[in-house]
Amino acid sequence: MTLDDATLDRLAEHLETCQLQARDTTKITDDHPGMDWEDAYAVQDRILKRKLARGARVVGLKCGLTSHAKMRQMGVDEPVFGFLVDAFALAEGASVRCADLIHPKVEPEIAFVLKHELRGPGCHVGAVLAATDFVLPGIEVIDSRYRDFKFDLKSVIADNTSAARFVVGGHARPVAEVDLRTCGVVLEKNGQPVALGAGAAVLGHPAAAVAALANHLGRRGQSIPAGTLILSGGVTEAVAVGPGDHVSLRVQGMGHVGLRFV
Ligand code: OOG
Ligand code: MG
Repeated sequence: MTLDDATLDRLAEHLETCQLQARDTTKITDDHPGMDWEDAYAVQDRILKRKLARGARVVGLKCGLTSHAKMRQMGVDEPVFGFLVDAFALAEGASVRCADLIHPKVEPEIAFVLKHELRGPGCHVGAVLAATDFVLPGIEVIDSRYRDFKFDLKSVIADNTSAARFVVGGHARPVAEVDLRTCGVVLEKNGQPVALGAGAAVLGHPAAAVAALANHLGRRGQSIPAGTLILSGGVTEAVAVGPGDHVSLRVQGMGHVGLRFV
């Protein structure tokens, strides 16, 4: 840790206010070039604390920057982790108000729901599959609070990994019934396929992203409780959306889920 409590609180307040007011900002590492990973997650934790104090509930966790497409797009080389609260959750087919967001993008993801707790270190794909109740398609709407979506890893971690909205839906499948590596993912925008991939794009197997999350939390003395919903990270690059757009995600064997942007 390099930042003091007052600075961590101020950064959390600043980034959360940008989120709530849909205003962008410069990277926090511009002003705090020496901040470390712990500082970055400490800012994220304080954003969560602010939300919990106002009555928010955690409804899931997310992995980000878990595919090479995403790492390349954002110019970084390591996964990041964040939280999802009830205010981010959308119903299938819901309308997303772009006025509440800065510069939204959508990502095709595979969501996991656990039936057993996962605790790192040492968590691996096999442990994740054994602990998974079912998997289903999810669209994450990301909205970096940083100007032009330009950030480094510490800044994006502090900003709760650009989390803004998400929807899961389609057809939930027991994890033993699908090959998550070869399962095809097609993201359509206004009826046109705009991003295509297969599950293996996410760290070789999307369950590896969930294992990385368990190991990350294990280093901090935490686990992933049974029942948790986890977004395993964008399979492809994120796609920009605006008012009037409709997006639909199809995942092989798991149906589709969609959102409208107004
Ligand atoms: C960071 C969040 C990335 C994913 O699925 O890769 C993410 C960003 O690209 O703004 O959620
Ligand atoms: Mg994502």
